[in-house]
Amino acid sequence: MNAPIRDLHTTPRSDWTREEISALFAQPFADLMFRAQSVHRAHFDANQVQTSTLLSIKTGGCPEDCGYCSQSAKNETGLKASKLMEVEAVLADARAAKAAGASRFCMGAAWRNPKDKDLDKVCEMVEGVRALGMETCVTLGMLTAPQASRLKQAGLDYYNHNLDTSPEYYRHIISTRTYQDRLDTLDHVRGAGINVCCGGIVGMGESAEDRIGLIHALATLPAHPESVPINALVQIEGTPQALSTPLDPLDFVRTIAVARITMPKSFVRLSAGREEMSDETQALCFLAGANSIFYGERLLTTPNPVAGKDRALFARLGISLMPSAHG
Ligand code: SAM
Ligand code: DTB
Ligand code: SF4
Repeated sequence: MNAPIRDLHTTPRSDWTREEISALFAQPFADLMFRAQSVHRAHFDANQVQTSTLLSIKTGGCPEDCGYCSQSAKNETGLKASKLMEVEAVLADARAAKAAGASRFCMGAAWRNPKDKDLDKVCEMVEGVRALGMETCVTLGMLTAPQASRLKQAGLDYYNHNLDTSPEYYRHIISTRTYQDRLDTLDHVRGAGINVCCGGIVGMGESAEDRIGLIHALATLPAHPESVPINALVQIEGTPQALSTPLDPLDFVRTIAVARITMPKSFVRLSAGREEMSDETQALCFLAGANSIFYGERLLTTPNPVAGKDRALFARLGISLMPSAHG
């Protein structure tokens, strides 16, 4: 017998309970996928995927101790640290990303928080990328409200700042900034009128309850993030997370489906971890309601499938690239 789909909440709501989210995760796979597809199709063209290209504009030497990250100065990963890139070099990369079909350009810096002087340069980058007709995103660590306003004035479309995991598991992953610090930055970004990009990482040895907790934390924010990146941990030698047991791919797909159902109008991004993922698992993620990817051969410091490989997969699946909102 097929379970009837009751209460197909296609209108976003921020009062999801842990019990409701837990019940979604526990559904038979086919029921969960059907519901996720139904919600997805209520708001999106199910055959279109948004593409963001990442660039690390300031790499390594970060004072934070995130247990998964190649860029923390506390982790001996052999990564070479470098200074903030020059604006022209960043714009050259953005032009190449646009030519390859990316609609958004995301610039990441390994900072705890940006200094005001650095922000001047980042604002120039944002203005330059925006002038190319691309959507802009940056991820620079914690932000004050005035810093968020400056980025907004420069034309920033999205700010990425992840909750990373559940409030309960968080202390096992990071000790140098609190969950509340993250929520405060998200408030400043939202307050400045910038779109919020906020998600997390799975496969860090967390329990199923922690994946429920992460989705619950995201889906009960005062407003849903416009973009929700779900990263599969990229294991990096020299980090405390290097040896965690990889997540069952079907549990990854379930996480995407539950994100889609609980945040019906948000873009759900199938984020880090695609290099290690089969085409079939990725196809299931798109069926589960993922409609965004990182596109281009690098994430920040690790490899991602080359653009041609993704275009070939999209052709096999009949997926087209979403144009830039500023195109
Ligand atoms: N330093 C800034 C910060 O953490 O706020 C911005 C850059 S940071 C690298 C952005 C996000 O990338 C992290 O919050 C985390 O969710 C994700 N990330 C970093 N390393 C990862 C890894 N090895 N696997 C999966 N996701 C990762
Ligand atoms: C996000 O959620 N994932 C991206 C982006 N936001 C900045 C970063 C993934 C990083 C993967 C590991 C690396 O390349 O260093
Ligand atoms: Fe620094 Fe960001 Fe890496 Fe944490 S995730 S160590 S804040 S670059």
